[in-house]
Amino acid sequence: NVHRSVVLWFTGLSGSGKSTLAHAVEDELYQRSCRTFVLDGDNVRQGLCSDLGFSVQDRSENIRRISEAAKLLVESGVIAMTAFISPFRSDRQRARSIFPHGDFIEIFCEASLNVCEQRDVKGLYRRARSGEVKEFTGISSPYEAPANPELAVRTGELPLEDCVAQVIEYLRQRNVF
Ligand code: GGZ
Repeated sequence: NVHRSVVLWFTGLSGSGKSTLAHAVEDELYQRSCRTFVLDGDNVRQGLCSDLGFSVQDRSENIRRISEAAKLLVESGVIAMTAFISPFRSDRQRARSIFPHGDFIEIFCEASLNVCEQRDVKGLYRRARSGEVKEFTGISSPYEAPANPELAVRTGELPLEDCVAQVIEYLRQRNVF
């Protein structure tokens, strides 16, 4: 194997760029002959977690299932990347706890609520403000920012290529590849 298998756990607000960053990192890792897989809302909330909504309990269960799926991917030898809000510290902590020490790399996609709300790619912030969408993270449901992430990337301010470079540099330092 040309690389270690680890999980890159991206966390951040809706619209902070988690999925975009994960896929861009995946492209870079592919160039370096790494095998990767990205779990995100597109391939998980439609299937494995299609019975779950956005209550505190459902989000916890969502994160629990995703962490177990990521663990299987890691055991199969790939670099697993997860791109979910994962707003609760306790859920991220529980996810971390099922991986061998050092294999869980928490990456905080740091973008202010203001920036995410300005972008509002899917119009969800507007619908959350009007009350049409309930329990929306950052508006009517909490986001607990990581206190000690392995890496914090200022996705709200930096160009994507700088964010990608920061992640790649971190992985190189940690001898992931
Ligand atoms: C937060 C919501 C909600 C509510 C729908 N709160 O920008 P998006 O659209 O593509 O990303 C958001 C996604 C969040 O799902 P996660 O599985 O990442 O959440 S969690 O980790 O908390 O379980 C958003 C959309 O789903 N979405 N309703 N109420 N995001």
